[in-house]
Amino acid sequence: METIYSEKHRLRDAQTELYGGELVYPFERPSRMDYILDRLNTVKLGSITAPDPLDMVPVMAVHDAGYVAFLERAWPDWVAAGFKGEAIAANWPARRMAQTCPDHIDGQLGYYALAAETSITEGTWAAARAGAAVALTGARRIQDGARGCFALCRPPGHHAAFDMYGGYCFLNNAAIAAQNLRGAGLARIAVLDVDFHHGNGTQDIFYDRDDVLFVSLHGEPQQTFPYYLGYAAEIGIGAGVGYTLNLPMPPGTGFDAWRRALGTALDRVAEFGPDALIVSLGVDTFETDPISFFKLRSADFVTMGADIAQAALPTLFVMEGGYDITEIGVNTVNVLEGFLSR
Ligand code: Q9C
Ligand code: ZN
Repeated sequence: METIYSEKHRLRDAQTELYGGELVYPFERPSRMDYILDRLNTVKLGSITAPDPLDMVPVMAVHDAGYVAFLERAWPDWVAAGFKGEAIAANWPARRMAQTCPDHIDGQLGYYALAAETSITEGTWAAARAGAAVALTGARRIQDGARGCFALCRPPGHHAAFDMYGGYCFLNNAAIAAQNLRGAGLARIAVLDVDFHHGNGTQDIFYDRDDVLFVSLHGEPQQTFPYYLGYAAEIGIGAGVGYTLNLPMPPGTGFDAWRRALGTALDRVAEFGPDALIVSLGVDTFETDPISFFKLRSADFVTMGADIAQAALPTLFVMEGGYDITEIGVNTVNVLEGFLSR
């Protein structure tokens, strides 16, 4: 299987994440990619290719123009305002306040942030663009007839909504890829999100649409990020009713229960009858992930990949989370090898 990858992800190297009242070195860090690349090379999964230049058309089709302009300007505006640290949102348009974007960068950060843990830094916009280019190039491989492709995106994307960043995400790589497949004439696309966290951004972007099915397996949002989305009662709106399926699971969930939920998810995908499948591939479901509470073991990721292959669909894997960094390579590549084994 071919991997698409850009070294430009290294431009995203924030030094601070707001975590438990402290500023820590972020869980979502550049070295994550090194462990994955290492494992791809060890098992000789296939060639690793740089992406084509970014096409902004599918980006602008899933994100708000004001939001994209904000991402581009946030760091220079923050520096120009005289701030010394990384750009962190510290104020929000909370309940009964004006839902308008102010002129000052400090106010704009809160307007466009869905959480405060994610700092904006000098290279963040360039890295986010490169991540989207990786996903788009992967989508083109599927459009050109590949059975599978791995878009090794960083920063991740599934928490990035139509007009919000957070959860380490800025541009929604999987949604951009799905949109491009639609633009290329594929009628129906399914997004299967197996990251530990609910893919609130992807859900948000496609919530009112019946051409992109969104199915997510994740930690019960009463107990974990993103807390305010990902409940089972969320099923879509308008034309999109029935095209969002959330399968939240409690702390301690192991692979037997998780795999049953995957079966439910794949049954819905089969019923939808898509032309392609996008897998938002986070491996933060791993038993020793430092910020998550599922109990999957490394071998389970092979089974996961094989189960996904049973859908018999052209499949684009898009990298999302995974923070037990020394095991992220084995766990991620196990999914791809499981997929290829069927
Ligand atoms: N208690 C992805 O996996 N909150 N994002 C962490 C830990 C943010 C995860 C707090 C988690 C974001 C792509
Ligand atoms: Zn995650």
